[in-house]
Amino acid sequence: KVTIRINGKNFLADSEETILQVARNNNIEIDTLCFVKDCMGTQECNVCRVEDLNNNSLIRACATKAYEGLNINTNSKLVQMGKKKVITDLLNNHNLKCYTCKRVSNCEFLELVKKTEAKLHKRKDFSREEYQEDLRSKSISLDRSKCLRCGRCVSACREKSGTEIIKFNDISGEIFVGPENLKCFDSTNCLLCGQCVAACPVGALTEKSHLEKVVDALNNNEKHVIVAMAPSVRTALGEIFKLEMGTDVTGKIYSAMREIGFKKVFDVNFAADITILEEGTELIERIKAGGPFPMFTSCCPGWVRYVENYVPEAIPHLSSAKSPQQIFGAASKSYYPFLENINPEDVFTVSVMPCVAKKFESERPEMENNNIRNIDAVLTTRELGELIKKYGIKFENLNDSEVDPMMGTYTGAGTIFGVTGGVMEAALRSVKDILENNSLENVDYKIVRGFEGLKEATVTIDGNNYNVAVISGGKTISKFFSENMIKNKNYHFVEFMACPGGCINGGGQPYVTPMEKENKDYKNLRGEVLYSQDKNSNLRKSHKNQAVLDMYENFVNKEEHLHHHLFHTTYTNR
Ligand code: HC1
Ligand code: SF4
Ligand code: SF4
Repeated sequence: KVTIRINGKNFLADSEETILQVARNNNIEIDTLCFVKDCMGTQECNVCRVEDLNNNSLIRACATKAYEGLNINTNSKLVQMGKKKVITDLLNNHNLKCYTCKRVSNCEFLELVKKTEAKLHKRKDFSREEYQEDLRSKSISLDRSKCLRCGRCVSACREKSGTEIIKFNDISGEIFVGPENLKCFDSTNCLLCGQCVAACPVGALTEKSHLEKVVDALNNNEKHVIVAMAPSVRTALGEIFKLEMGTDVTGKIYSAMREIGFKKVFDVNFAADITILEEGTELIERIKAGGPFPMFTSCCPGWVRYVENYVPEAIPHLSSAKSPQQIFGAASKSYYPFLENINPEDVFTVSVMPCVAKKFESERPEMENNNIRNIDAVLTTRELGELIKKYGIKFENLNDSEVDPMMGTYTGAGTIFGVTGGVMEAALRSVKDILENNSLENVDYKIVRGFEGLKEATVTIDGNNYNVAVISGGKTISKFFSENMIKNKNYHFVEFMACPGGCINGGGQPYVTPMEKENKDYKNLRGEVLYSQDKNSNLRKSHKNQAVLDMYENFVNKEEHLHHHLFHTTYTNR
């Protein structure tokens, strides 16, 4: 341990810790643009420089380790002047168009511009082709004229997705971030998980917007516009409206959706319960037939892209069940028109997702039935926040309301899909009951909960042992294949999610600031909301969802193979 002095106070520190870590541990804020917990950027943005009072010089807080006698000031005149110069340089290279920027209310750079009172001196010429906004991807937009070259996306992609798709590219002497040769994300091996988007401090990397499509549909009297949100939206949207992290805003979201004018407010959790029935049946068939094992979940489109792009030989392991988003979409264009006696072509289905890959998934050519798209538009949690603001709704003051039950009723099992391990737990609850012909009281599988990248368990079903695993984060997915766990481990069923921690930490969720990442256990706070909804729910098993059972009885089971036609899909070997 060493003693260092920060702003006149002594602190005990580990000599392995950087000045920045010591400061953050003690709640002293040091501005930085490139450094975020778990994904260090370039370590070269120079914003975090502090004054070394022993030498009257500026040193980088993120790159200097603590040592005995170090005496620094984080806000001296020298620090302020140095920071202003750095921000001015960045400002001269930044295409300042805050009035149309999605990040205007939470831009880390704009905060620093205000704080340092930096002024734009000479606007850069942004006419080069590389500076035109890249809107080719179905999931991710990239405006390089706003990029600060801080490297947070590069590092997030490496550390979280494990793919190293996004890089610094030197093109005729200038540095541009993006996939190699600035290819479209979709035509690379990118997972489209959006962890790079979540790491960007400015509006350079954002989701591909579907807001306009949704507003146009809402304004079109001929369209019957309906909406449903994913499990993990309800645990995070409140953050945009300054509610405590970990506030359950399910009822407020339903109210906001009605005020916006959606004809019906449904829930993707309803479809998560259907996924369990379809995927569970597939697992039961494999169990009865003695394989092939392991079976893989298929509800995360980032994970599905991983399999298709990197390990196509593993495609047969994927469950053929569509994701809850797509199952919901398929039901919205078949069962729902049947119930309402309307033309399926008049229905416009919007899903709200914590995810940017879901946009790509909704546009996959196979995601339609009878030439009608399953899902018409996908909003991220952040975009729903924007939409609520656009309609002038005071979200924090809304009362709770209820979901429209026919395609909205859900069980606790459907809710926990949004956190790593949830799909596995939901599946085990139903598969065990069905195979043992029982209604078991103990439904908690705590062994598959928690945020480690790889979790393993052995469960006994009808007298036999089955090995299951739960994997989240692209980096752990790569490890699974590089260590050949598909063969070396005797797994029967494996859940995969591309984002570390699952959808609660998806690339479309509200931004978490670097300081919050340091001080709040945000994944846990978000996950707890889902687990407590599940715990307090009187129905905790997907196969007990009466609205789902009604759908099968009155519609799906009336036609042979209809469930397969609507709710299953195939994958591509690219
Ligand atoms: Fe997910 Fe899923 S849990 S994939 O993370 O299976 O996006 O929340 O909606 O489809 O249900 C996402 C979340 C989501 C699907 C479900
Ligand atoms: Fe990397 Fe994911 Fe971003 Fe693709 S979407 S560049 S895999 S972080
Ligand atoms: Fe999307 Fe969830 Fe998969 Fe992340 S884990 S890519 S949020 S579906």
